[in-house]
Amino acid sequence: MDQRILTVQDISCVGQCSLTVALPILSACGIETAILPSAVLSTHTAGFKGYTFRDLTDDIPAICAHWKKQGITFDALYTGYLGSARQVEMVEHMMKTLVKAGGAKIVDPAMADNGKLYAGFDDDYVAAMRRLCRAADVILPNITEAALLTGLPYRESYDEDYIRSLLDGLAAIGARHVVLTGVSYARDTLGVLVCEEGKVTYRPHRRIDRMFHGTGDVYASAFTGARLRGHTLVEAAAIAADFTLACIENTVDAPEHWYGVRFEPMLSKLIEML
Ligand code: PXL
Repeated sequence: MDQRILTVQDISCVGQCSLTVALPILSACGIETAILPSAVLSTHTAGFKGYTFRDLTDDIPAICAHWKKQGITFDALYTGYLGSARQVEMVEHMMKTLVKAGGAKIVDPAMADNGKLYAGFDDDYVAAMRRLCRAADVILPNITEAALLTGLPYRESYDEDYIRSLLDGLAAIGARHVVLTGVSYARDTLGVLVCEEGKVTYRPHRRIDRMFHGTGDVYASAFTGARLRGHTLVEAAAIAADFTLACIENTVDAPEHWYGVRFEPMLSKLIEML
């Protein structure tokens, strides 16, 4: 049966992140994708200087009211970078009013990396995101975001006990299923950890020693697509990891391509994996 998903995240006009990766990836997965732009930026905020930022929070109530009037609902909702703490609260309301009963609610709490909040976010935003994570079926934080959500200190080097404490902390704030990204227990591997009803599965893959922007969005979009195509949490997490790694491998030899990953030539691989 046809499925229609709504994804809420920003349009960074240039920079290969958020909606400019979510829309092509979900479409490649064969899923009708409706969008609600949370903000419009000239570029993403990680590395470009002087970007413009228009917060679209005030436009959201009228958009949702129109959909409601037209009887438009969605089989799933997937959120990424949102425009303001008030907007995060609106999205929480959308989960109740616009998603069909039993529809998947997937939240990527895209707000931080490498121990730091992205430019423009503050404690109020983190608190609102914590509430949104409670309302979600699946959340996909990286370690920095998990530390912020749980209030635990961020650690660059850590062991399995630290990761366990992050998972316990996320369970304590009410997160149901967790896909924790960027977990590394050895110098040459990095992996994704899935915690499903308390059962933990860790799948490491080879680490590439270069930081890439937008890979969290590529990952969460491919995960969401694979999940909606009927894969289990663990399968979807693995497909998304293999796809993201392929995108990184396709970019690693292009130093001028510093702002994102060249995911487009890899979409056919993702389709094969589904
Ligand atoms: O990829 C996450 C992201 C999304 N949107 C905007 C960003 C970032 C990361 O920096 O700046 C606007």
